[in-house]
Amino acid sequence: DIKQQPKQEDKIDDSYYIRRCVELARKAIGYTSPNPMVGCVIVKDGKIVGEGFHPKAGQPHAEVFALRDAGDLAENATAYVSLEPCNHYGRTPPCTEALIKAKVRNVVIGMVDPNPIVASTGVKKLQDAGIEVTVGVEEEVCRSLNEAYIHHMLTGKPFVTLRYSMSLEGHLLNQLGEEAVECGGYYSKLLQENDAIILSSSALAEKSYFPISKEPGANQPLKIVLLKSSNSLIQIPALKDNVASKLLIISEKDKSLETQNGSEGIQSLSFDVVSLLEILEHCKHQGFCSVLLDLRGNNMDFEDLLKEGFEQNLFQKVVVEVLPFLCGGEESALKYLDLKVKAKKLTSFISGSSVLLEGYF
Ligand code: AOF
Ligand code: ZN
Repeated sequence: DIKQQPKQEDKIDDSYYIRRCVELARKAIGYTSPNPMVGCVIVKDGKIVGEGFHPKAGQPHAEVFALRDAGDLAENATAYVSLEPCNHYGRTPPCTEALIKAKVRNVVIGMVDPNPIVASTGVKKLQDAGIEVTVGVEEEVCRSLNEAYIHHMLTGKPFVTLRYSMSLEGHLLNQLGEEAVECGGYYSKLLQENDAIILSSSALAEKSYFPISKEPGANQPLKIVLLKSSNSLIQIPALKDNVASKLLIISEKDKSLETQNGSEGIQSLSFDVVSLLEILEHCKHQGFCSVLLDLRGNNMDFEDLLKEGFEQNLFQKVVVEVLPFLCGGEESALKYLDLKVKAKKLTSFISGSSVLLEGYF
């Protein structure tokens, strides 16, 4: 039996099993959009007898896989689900009915489904069938798992994350930390979990800049490349087909577009004036739940989009990487620095609502 059973030192309670559901759900990170990531665990007599997660929109839901896995053992068991079981016929039949049919005794739910066609009707349906239902276990963890789905479901708009790197004295930097791009690094993970990424065309010039998630079998987001007048030649590094073809070039109407290398399958769109709102509108029509605005390459390419984004509240989240360098530069009190000074053993702490960094020279 390969199912992961609790270790002796684990505190076994409802929270434990919901966290296991979240862990299972995350196996499909990047693949479920516009659906949520959901995990389900069936527990009987203190033993996990079934596990499942929702692998992809259009495929069966987490509960169906977990119930299949448990077989007859689901009878009188407790089903843990990170999201309220659905109660509607979508691309797949209602999970409430599957749970009732399998005769589970209890259902423990992480969070209610914000989808208006589900919204607590799943809970009610289970209760009406005589099943004991608990709602809101590890709710924060479950909400953060599906922050993009929740925002998209409630507003109809994609969840937008702004990301940038800066030096210790707060200057925007082009580079990323080396670990950031590696498998398991935060940047590689961000790429995998977003449906699209907006980037400057100058970020495409170098192969090392080209944003690819290094997670095994990762979802690669659509790369939306901003083409500014000054750089109308786009050089796309030679990459594997499946990566290079997911490219959309956004330009202003009168700009001629030339591309090099692997330009097949590259889509392009032009606007009178390129605006973040128009780009997000396009993403919305593609059914995207999440978009990353990545400030790499020439930061000045983003000036207008950033202004618009902040003025119109288009950003939901910010991810900032602080690199351990002091770089000087024109507007810095450290402008006399002509060498990069690197700090060692950087650590971060939360102090009230600030993040405190400590490093050593
Ligand atoms: C669940 N378990 O694993 C997921 C749920 O088109 P469908 O049939 O896939 O339905 C999509 C909706 O079902 C989705 O918007 C969300 O409300 C819910 N997702 N529900 O019980 C799951 N993925
Ligand atoms: Zn379902």
